[in-house]
Amino acid sequence: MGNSKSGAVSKEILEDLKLHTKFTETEIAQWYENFKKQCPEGRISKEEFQSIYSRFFPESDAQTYAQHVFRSFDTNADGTLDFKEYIIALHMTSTGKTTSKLEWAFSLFDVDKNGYITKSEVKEICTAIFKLIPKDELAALAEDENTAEKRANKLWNVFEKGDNDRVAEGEFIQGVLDNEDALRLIQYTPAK
Ligand SMILES: [Ca+2]
Ligand SMILES: [Ca+2]
Repeated sequence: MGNSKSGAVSKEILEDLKLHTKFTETEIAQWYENFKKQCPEGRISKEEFQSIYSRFFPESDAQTYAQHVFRSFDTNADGTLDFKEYIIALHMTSTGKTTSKLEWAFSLFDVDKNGYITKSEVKEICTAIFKLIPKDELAALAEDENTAEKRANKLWNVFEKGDNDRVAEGEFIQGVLDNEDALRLIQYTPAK
């Protein structure tokens, strides 16, 4: 980050982002301008991220989920999001193909970053997802997925594993692609 003082995004990062995302040079430059405006120091801390994230969920508690999302975006695990991590995350979660979205979902569920998902990690993320869901929407959930525990069990069953087994990235992606409920269960999409 030698040129953090300059107003434009560095050539190195620009090339890298053009390679790894579908964004154009103009789009990346625009995002960078916005990013610099919101974070003049060029990095987002976990607390800032949580407070930005929470604004999108005024009726529920987004703190826990935001912490997990932050962890999954912070690929070098230094406790802050730099512009590159921010843009790659944006790409994977919004405009990315299903596979890149699922790769990201895997990293969200792999809480301890060991390359495998366990049933307790699935429970942990489902619990965080549940805090995101506003009360009136909770009441409308199907009987077999209306608690974090039930949702976690339903999702875990997709992978046809024992309670003490673990799921690798490829198995996770394939499992979600092969099961029409799974894509809905791994995320919360606001109803509106
Ligand atoms: Ca980082
Ligand atoms: Ca893990």
